Amino acid sequence: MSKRNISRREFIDISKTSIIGTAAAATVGRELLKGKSVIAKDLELRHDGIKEKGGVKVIPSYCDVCFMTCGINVTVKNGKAIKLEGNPDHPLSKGMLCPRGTAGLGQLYDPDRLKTPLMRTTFMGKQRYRAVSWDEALGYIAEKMNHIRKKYGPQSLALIKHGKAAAPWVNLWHAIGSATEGHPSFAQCRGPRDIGWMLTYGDSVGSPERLALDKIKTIAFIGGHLGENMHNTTVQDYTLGLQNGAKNIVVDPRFSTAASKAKYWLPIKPGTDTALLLAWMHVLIYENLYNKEFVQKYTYGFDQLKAHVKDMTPEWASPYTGIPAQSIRETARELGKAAPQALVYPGRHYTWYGDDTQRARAVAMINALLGNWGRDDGIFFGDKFKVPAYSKKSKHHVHAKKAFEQTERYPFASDIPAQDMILAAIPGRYDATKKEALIKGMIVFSTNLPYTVPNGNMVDEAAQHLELMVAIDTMPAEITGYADVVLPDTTYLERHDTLNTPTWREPFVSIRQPVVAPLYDSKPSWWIAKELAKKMGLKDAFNYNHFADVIDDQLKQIGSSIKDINEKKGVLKKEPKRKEMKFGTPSKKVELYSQMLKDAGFDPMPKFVPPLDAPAGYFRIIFGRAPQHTFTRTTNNPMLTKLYSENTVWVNPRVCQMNGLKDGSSVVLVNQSGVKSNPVKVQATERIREDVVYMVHGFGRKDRRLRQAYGRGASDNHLLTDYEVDPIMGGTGHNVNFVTFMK
Ligand SMILES: Nc1nc2c(c(=O)[nH]1)N[C@H]1C(S)=C(S)[C@@H](COP(=O)(O)OP(=O)(O)OC[C@H]3O[C@@H](n4cnc5c(=O)[nH]c(N)nc54)[C@H](O)[C@@H]3O)O[C@H]1N2
Ligand SMILES: Nc1nc2c(c(=O)[nH]1)N[C@H]1C(S)=C(S)[C@@H](COP(=O)(O)OP(=O)(O)OC[C@H]3O[C@@H](n4cnc5c(=O)[nH]c(N)nc54)[C@H](O)[C@@H]3O)O[C@H]1N2
Ligand code: SF4
Ligand SMILES: [Mo]
Repeated sequence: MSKRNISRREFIDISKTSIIGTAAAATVGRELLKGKSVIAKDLELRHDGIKEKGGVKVIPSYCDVCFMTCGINVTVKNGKAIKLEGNPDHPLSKGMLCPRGTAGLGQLYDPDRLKTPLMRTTFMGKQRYRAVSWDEALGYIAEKMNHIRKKYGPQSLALIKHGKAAAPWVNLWHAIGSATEGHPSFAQCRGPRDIGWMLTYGDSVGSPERLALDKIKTIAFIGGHLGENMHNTTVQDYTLGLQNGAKNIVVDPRFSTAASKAKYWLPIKPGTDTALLLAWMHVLIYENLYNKEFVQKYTYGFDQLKAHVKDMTPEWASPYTGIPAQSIRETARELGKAAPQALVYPGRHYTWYGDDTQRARAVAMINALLGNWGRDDGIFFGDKFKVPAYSKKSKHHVHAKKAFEQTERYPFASDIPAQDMILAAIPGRYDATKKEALIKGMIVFSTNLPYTVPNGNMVDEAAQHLELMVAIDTMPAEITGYADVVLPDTTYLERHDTLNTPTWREPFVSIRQPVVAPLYDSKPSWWIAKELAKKMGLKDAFNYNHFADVIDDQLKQIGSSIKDINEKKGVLKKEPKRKEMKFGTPSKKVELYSQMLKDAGFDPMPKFVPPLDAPAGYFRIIFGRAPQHTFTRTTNNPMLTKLYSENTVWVNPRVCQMNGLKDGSSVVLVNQSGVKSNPVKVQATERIREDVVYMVHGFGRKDRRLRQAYGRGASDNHLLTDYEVDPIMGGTGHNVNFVTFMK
């Protein structure tokens, strides 16, 4: 793809010298830029119902360091947040937080935060940022957006966002008439899982996942590395389950933390899980270990499934998976014996090999054979607080259009895959028949796309063609280096966000509210969206002056208020209503056989297709989490870098020996296309198979303004230049890349 060199957007990362001008300093004053909390009139904290004693307040809110939304209590003394703890009254944290949540103050007080709006400019022949006022930054964006909207249609403006704070941006998008919006947690994360379960049960397992890990007797994990994946509530329940004597089976090419707690570790050959799952179904059915009552009453297609897995014996699966047939049989029997208090863990990050929706189907189907759906000691139903929408609806709510309809390509995609929005900004890349790019302007909110979508170079390429590229972040994350305008959002500890009302054992509502006023010249997400709407001439798009009015109005409609919820320690609860066993599928049953998939040209029952083997001398690269970090969003948090400052590459000692690698030495990885990593330390360990290497995601940062993270460890994503798209829903299978060691 030829690039327009004259207007090429250079990646800007050059420490302090990259920011010129003092426009913002002039408008906001020196005190603000030093990081003082100053309360502006339109950003009052609204701590109604919170008592102050001797300058000290304890403010309830909910965490945003990942998406588990645990309840927190923050102690503030004379305007400074000094302590952050789990809220004991909150159903998701029950008084405890994971290390990342505990370190929230490190995010708030990170000296490397974005401090003022920035605009791209050319200075002495180099592209730089210029510090500007909010007025100038938003004025520029509004003008560009209105121009694009008029010239190419509102749908050519794309919003890629992540997290609760994005809600006002979705409102703005609807107000301008664009439905071109999506988030990476669909096609880069749990999309295939959710679609696989929807196709099977007409429902998904939710987020937070509705799993009684504290009560289930036997759990099989397919990947799903709890203990490293630190979803607090899930880990608390899983730990209780272990204390109660739960038997765990961990299927993972790596001896994960979960494997160290398990009765069985099955070090599977990567990409062959569907063979194992089919063989487990074979044993459950042909050894009569399945839950007959559940299957008879609630499932559709059992006879077809029985015929389908007839020859898929443990002996058939063994050579593919590398797991002895006896172990496959024994573990299937463990599950069958404990049913219905047995579970094959549904997982979360599911975008592995491109056939992921079918793997999710296989997992969902085994769980139906075990009969654990809708049980308090299985996959529980839970209940949800229904809170009405804000009563003063926007007058600008128009019928919004999409730049392209994702279901034309992936029939079961419920959301637009993030990678497709990026590709559609490059002429001819999403649709080769269209010379003109379908997307002309992009706002990226709270997602670090170059590290999040595979083949992150597509972000650079898209940036060369977009007429407008805006990044809204709290940190100088790599995505900001591609933007024309960078806007500093507040952190979650400085703003109100939407109410949290997930489906859980006991339905609840919790509130996110600022504990301190915005630092520097940052502004809350809702304020930015509202002011931008005004500048675009959409004055009535946001019928409120302060987001606290929105949540107060919503709470009042259910007989509460901000004051009331604060007096109730930040959480409203009620008794759950028991749901009936009902399935939203065409057959109104759990579909072991899916006519919907068949009609759309897909296998109605999962089949196993062996993955491609690594080229000689190469190893499959897989990745996961460290308990102390969330993707790239924490790798500059000084409180967390003290605990874990850089990632390593896990390599089996025999592979080390053959390649002359020493434990602790530095190595550069090279992938199948010759792309090289940053140097990264070798962790020689028996805890990994010989055909794979493993890294923790989120490291190898390249923006120098991230003083803690810059240059530490290597980026897994940098090496994931290939990906396999799931034809059912558009997920990007990441685990199809191979690396070798640079000699
Ligand atoms: N190679 C590889 N790719 C992956 C994964 C992987 O493990 N490896 N994981 C996948 C998964 S499971 C997921 S869910 C996605 C996650 O993808 P992302 O959500 O893109 O994850 P992060 O890298 O943490 O990027 C979040 C960005 O939001 C910024 N941010 C944090 N708080 C705020 C805030 O309050 N407001 C604003 N405006 N910005 C904020 C952070 O500074 C950071 O730049 O990535 C997926 N992609
Ligand atoms: N600390 C921390 N916790 C987090 C997050 C975080 O960033 N940090 N992010 C949260 C989010 S959004 C998500 S989606 C989840 C992700 O966490 P999970 O849903 O647990 O992610 P997985 O990809 O299932 O787990 C990675 C594990 O899968 C193994 N694996 C790799 N390939 C294969 C294979 O082919 N077969 C099998 N059986 N195993 C394989 C790896 O060795 C690794 O142990 O974590 C959540 N929790
Ligand atoms: S799991 Fe940890 S980071 Fe995620 S919301 Fe809970 S405390 Fe915060
Ligand atoms: Mo995720």
